[in-house]
Amino acid sequence: MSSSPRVVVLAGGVGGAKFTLGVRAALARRGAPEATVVVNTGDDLWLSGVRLQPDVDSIVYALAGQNDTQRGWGRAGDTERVNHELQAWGAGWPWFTLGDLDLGTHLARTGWLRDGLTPTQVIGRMSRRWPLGVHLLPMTDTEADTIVVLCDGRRMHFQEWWTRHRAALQPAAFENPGIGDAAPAPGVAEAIAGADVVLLGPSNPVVSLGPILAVPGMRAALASTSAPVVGVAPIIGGRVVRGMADVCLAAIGVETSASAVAAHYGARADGGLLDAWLLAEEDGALAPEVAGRGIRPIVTPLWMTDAAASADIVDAALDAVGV
Ligand code: FO1
Repeated sequence: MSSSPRVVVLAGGVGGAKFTLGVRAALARRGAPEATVVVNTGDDLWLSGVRLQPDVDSIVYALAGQNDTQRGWGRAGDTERVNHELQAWGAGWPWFTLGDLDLGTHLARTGWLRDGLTPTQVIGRMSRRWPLGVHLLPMTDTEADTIVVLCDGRRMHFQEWWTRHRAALQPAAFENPGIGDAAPAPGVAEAIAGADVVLLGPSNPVVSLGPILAVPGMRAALASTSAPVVGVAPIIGGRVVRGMADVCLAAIGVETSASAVAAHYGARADGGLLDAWLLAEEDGALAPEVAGRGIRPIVTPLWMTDAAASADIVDAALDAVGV
């Protein structure tokens, strides 16, 4: 057992932020080095001339203690004066809220990108203002925004499908144009190679972890690391914990069950990703099924009610693989 494990986390936004708070707390308890957190950038978009990175911002705001805990996204105590003005101009999306403080982030980011900084360097700048207690990296520096292909053939940005239509339009597929030419952001593959454990957070397997895993080189990095790869089920008691992940799973033919999601990631021994899989106590009966798929099941409470509960989940994962 190492008291100072080098931990890499793959994470989406809102759930990823809750999980990352737990990672930071669990590693602080052990006196371990900061984790490297690789965040999905498939949710990113250009809107009203600014670059938004919703999942990056959800994690940054949560770790900085600046997040709106009620909504799960955006800044605490934000106002919407600029948003009203944008709407009066007919700019942006009427169903999409850009808070005033949040817009400050988007303007700063867009300015830095226009100055030639990469997304990795922009996140580095953000971490100077708010030391995050983790090393946050985007999955890639290449733009690869998620597009939803609907069953009726229409295509729309993921954020329109998610926030305007609340995932109610039947999706046929999710695509990330440009991802074929992408590479993991600088430091990502190196962190995975040097890790003692890699954690797949309880994020949406399709539109959060899906784009991360679709970056060329990412799966190879995970396959070749000597670190165990441990996933956390985003399903508790047969239901998605948050968001509309069940609609996304159905679109790719995966049942909303913790065992089916484990099968979707696959056993590392069979060319998949997972060595071990954290299952909620409510899904303990699925443990033999998961084990039968060649993945070690670990049954533990999975509700991330606060940072301490999330840290307990991380402890369970680290303890199970002896790091
Ligand atoms: N989610 C909404 O449901 N409605 C919004 O108007 C909205 C605005 C928004 C602005 C900035 C940002 O970073 C996130 C925002 N979100 C909003 C959350 C976001 O759409 C999704 O929850 C995530 O991308 C999914 O992880």
